[in-house]
Amino acid sequence: MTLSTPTPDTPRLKQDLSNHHAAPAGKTVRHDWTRREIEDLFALPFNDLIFQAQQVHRQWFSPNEVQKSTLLSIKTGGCPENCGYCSQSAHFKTGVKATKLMSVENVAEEARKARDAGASRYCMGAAWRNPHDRDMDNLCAMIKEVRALGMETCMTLGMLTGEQARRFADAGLDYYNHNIDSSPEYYDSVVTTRTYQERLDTLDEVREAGIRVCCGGIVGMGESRADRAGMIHTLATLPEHPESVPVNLLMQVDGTPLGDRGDDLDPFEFVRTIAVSRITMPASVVRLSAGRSNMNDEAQALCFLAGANSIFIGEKLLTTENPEQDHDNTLFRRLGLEAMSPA
Ligand code: SAM
Ligand code: DTB
Ligand code: SF4
Repeated sequence: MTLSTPTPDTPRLKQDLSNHHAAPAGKTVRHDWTRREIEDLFALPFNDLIFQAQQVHRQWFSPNEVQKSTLLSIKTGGCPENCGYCSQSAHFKTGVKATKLMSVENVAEEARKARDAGASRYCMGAAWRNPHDRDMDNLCAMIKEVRALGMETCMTLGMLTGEQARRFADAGLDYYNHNIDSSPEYYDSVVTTRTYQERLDTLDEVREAGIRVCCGGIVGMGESRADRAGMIHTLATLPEHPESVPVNLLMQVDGTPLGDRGDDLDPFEFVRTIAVSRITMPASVVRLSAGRSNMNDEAQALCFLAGANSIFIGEKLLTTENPEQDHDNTLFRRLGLEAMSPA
């Protein structure tokens, strides 16, 4: 059995607050989860699952703190990949207009607004299969500008080579987001222009360069519960768990193969996916990511109870909508939640 303790730079673990870097007494991070164990967690009575998730959450994190990130699309649309959920793929007619890469100045200006609205991490996304070398200088300059504003930085730009990852690390990039999206079996029915293994290879390069990993997936794409368990199994058996695990609820975009699916996921199944992520990856920040604008406050509160401790704030994700800032502020007040500061 492979056991490990969290690294000292794992963000805002409960033990970090008291300057201890060991796992909480008697608690370990497991990397040897079987798919059967994960499926068994999904099958627990709802109350038992949420109770277990909340217990784990309290052992590792401060229970009322939620990390806030803001997203910016620094290059929108026209993407050569065919991810079946995505508004930005050039393969589908979605009405999203392709743009050029934003200037460093404009990115810094938007980042300042996000910081003033309470974001502690700024996540910059581009609709690329991978970054071109000609853009690397500007991308590194964006990282430096955002860091100078006192925020953590995250980028999501598609596949990376080892050299690109090292350049981003040198520029000070804190996190790189690259999702596995679904189980190995279901993945091929959603994307065919990039393999599951290629995604795992990029995650290896990011890890190798010393950048923290943000990796999760999407639920509500018509996958089975076994696929949701398979996705979590891939993440929870990585040699190191992603420090950040975004769980996205599909935003159905007209014109994409997964638009207008007509059979929405049961919200309790979404909450279960959060709870199982929390239990299997106890030291990771689990993000209630895309899809909040289609959830009521009660469902979001259940996600926090199940161990979600990060969200995107700001009225837009990349191309789709997110709850209004005032609404989120009110929700935080009603639930007594506080913003987590950078690690
Ligand atoms: N092009 C880069 C890539 O795919 O790696 C970065 C941007 S891409 C939009 C980042 C992630 O957002 C995807 O991997 C996917 O998990 C998520 N995503 C994209 N469209 C979505 C949608 N309609 N609903 C939910 N999540 C979505
Ligand atoms: C992630 O897992 N979710 C974010 C972020 N990583 C880049 C993206 C959500 C995108 C939702 C669809 C859109 O706005 O286009
Ligand atoms: Fe391109 Fe990323 Fe959208 Fe896939 S998810 S089509 S790679 S922007």
